[in-house]
Amino acid sequence: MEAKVNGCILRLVKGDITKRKVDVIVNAANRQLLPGGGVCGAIHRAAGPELAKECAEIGFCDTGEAVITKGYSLPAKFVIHTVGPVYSGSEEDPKLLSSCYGNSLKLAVKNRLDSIAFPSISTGIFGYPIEKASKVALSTIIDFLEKSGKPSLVEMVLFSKTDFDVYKNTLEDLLKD
Ligand code: AR6
Repeated sequence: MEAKVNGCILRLVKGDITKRKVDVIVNAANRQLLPGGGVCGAIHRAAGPELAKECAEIGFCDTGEAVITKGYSLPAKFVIHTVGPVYSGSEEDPKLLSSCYGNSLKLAVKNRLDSIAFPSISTGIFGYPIEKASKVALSTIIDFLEKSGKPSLVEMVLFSKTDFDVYKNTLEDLLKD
């Protein structure tokens, strides 16, 4: 599914983010920037051991912030590592999750990267309910595109059909407003 926002494409894809041929993919990282499980483990496996070395040199990324590395053996040229909140039910959760998307988009534009793919940050090991997370993710991306008119392609890559359907329903609702 695809929507046009301020001349940019916002696309929902069901699949594996490590296979996306975009300028930059986003990693749902941890604050120590260590190769973990989930999508983070998959990205590190596909990129090769040099990714963990560059992450170790950076050393730390706070929740809601984002850092950039090269993509090594990935089809994507770069990886932006952002750390989502561990879901707690507090009012900080959506603010921090929104910062992950906003700061990653800012960093992509700053580095002149014009296509970016996100996973569904925080909705695996970090326990963020996916319906709530999909509203934060998509509304933050739409706001950013409306304000900046770039990057020209933003993908949300969902790993399961169920996750894809949640994002699809949320996007359809947001586009009605
Ligand atoms: N492509 C796209 N999405 C994927 C892939 C993939 N290859 N693999 C998993 N997902 P998670 P979090 C989905 O747990 O909740 C790590 O250990 C998955 O189905 O990867 O932010 C980090 O190092 C889910 O919907 O990230 C951190 O310690 C989504 O990606 C912690 O887990 C995010 O799930 C981060 O937890």
